[in-house]
Amino acid sequence: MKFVLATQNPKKREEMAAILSDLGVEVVTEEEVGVKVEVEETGETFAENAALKAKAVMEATGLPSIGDDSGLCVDILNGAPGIYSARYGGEGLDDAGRCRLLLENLRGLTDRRAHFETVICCAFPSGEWLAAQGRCDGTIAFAPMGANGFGYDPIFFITNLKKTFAQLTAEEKAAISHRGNALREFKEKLAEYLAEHPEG
Ligand code: ITT
Repeated sequence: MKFVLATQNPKKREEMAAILSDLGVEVVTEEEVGVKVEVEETGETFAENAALKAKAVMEATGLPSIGDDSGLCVDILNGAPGIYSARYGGEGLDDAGRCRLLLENLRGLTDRRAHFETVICCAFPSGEWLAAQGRCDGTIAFAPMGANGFGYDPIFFITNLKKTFAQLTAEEKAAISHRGNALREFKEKLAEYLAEHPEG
């Protein structure tokens, strides 16, 4: 069965295709099926935004479509930046600028607990849905460390590994990350769905 991943990011497609390959599913990007759907992320939760993306792409393509939404939630900031993680501090900031801003907003605070969260949603043309969620707990470091990954990885510290996400290899990160956990749950649910719907 062919699934469209609601993203412009080819790296996300590769990651998902690799994990789902042994289910015999094909994951293609919007570009590969000739659509570019602008989805306004107006939801108030990761789940709502993931569902909005999946539904919009499913309606544009007529194919089962997968949307995801992720972000970093800091306890003492009441869950910020949360669903606004990609645009924390406004359009002018890059990843390093957003990390600096977050460190600045936590300056002098010792409670640095935080988690990353991902929700993956799949919308089928039949009206059926699948959803999976993943989380990874950690703390916000006092300074950036490491050069791998993207986004807030240099300041997201995993206590028992004594490393930030940016100090892990891609494989080490995927084994514990919010996205890895969500993808593994999604894969289980998709395998069950495919067993129940052998005709697609
Ligand atoms: P698309 O919606 O186009 O797929 P995006 O960048 O918005 O891409 P996400 O919804 O997955 O992707 O993540 C939103 C933001 O949360 C992202 O821009 C990062 O700032 C942050 N983020 C999510 N996952 C992350 C991770 O594994 N490491 C570091 N930062 C992450």
